[in-house]
Amino acid sequence: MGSEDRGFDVDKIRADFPILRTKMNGKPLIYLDSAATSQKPRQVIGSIDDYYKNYNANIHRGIYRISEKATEEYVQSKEKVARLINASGKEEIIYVKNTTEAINLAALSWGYANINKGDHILISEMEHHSNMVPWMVLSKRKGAVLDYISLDKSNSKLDVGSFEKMLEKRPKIVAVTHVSNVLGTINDVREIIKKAHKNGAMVLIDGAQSVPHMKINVKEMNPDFFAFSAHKMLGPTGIGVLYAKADILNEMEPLMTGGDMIKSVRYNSYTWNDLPWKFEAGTANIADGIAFGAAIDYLNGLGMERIRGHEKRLTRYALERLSEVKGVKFYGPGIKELESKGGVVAFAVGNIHPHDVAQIFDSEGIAIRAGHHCAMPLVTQRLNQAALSRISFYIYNKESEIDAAVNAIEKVKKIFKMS
Ligand code: C6P
Repeated sequence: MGSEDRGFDVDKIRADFPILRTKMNGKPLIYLDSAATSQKPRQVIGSIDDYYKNYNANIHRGIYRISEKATEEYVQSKEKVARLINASGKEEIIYVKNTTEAINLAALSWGYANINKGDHILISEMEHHSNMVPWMVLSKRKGAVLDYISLDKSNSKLDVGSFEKMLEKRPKIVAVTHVSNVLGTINDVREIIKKAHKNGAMVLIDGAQSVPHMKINVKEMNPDFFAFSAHKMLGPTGIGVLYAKADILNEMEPLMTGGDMIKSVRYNSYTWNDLPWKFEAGTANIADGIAFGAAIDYLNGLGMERIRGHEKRLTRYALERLSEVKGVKFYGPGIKELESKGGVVAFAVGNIHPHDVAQIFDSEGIAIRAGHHCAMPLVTQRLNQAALSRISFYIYNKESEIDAAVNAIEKVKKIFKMS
């Protein structure tokens, strides 16, 4: 596998991640749950440490050196985000807590102003709760209709016919995930956006599982809103992004008001601050914002295309190995569809409960996720499973860790006397 990209030196990368030298249950940690949150390199941890030790000060306020430095670093991190996704500039990068907050901001601000009784909102059956519940709540409160793009017969991709049929209802907004956190499906969002725009709909893309793993170009993709979280892309928790085109953000009302988001206040009037600050009331999450910039530097150092290549190789290997194990069923696009599958493999081991599977993995030092993956309608209604086990990959994973996962499945089968 390594021979396909000798420059992608996983051992060198691993040396930057202190947690990968730790043990879990006495065994070397094998982390296969990066879709939940990624691990952090020393450069990101060091950036937080550096801020608090050397220039901790509030931003946009102090006329003194350390405050100016904090402001510069914070602003620079937004510029790095803008460059990473090819936005026009930092004006289009709103910092929020995570993907969930980003989608809620779009739904509560743009949605409340623009969705009315009888309007249609279109999402898909494979959405994470973060890109489902805000639209459910909005449609309930506004008397709008929430429609779903269904999955195709294979239960691994969106059904194009269903999408086109739903577009005939002229939805005001289409909100879909770029990459499914359960199936790993990479949706053809460019095509979805093109068709939605042609039908007069706005489009929000949930990029939580795509931005960390592939090159994103919002100018080419052309979404109106794009949401993602720093913590899934080597950055800290507590910081995420709502990207939107500047003209849309200029039209939108902020949800939170107070300090830092105003230009001027008089006893009986106020004016909003310029973008992006209009949407960021109160003292920002400064340390984590700055460290997000360090995470982006790290990813850029590797190259997003190479990261995708590495994960594609791991996914191929995982699907090959898992398909050799009797009684294992995996979900989402298969080995022949690697172009449309990210580094996420959800699977079932016979009828053994995924919580039991995850517990046995845990005893082997292997961290995986088991449950409905915050996509309960997809897992329980569409796939008809109470829960699923899931392995997911990132830059620091290697083939031998997939071998360990396969061995752990064999152990599960042995314990549960499954042939
Ligand atoms: N999925 C997983 O284990 P937050 O929690 O706001 O950073 O991200 C929410 C979110 C939104 N969309 C998708 C497609 C996601 O995968 C996630 C987070 C994690 O699958 C935690 S539930």
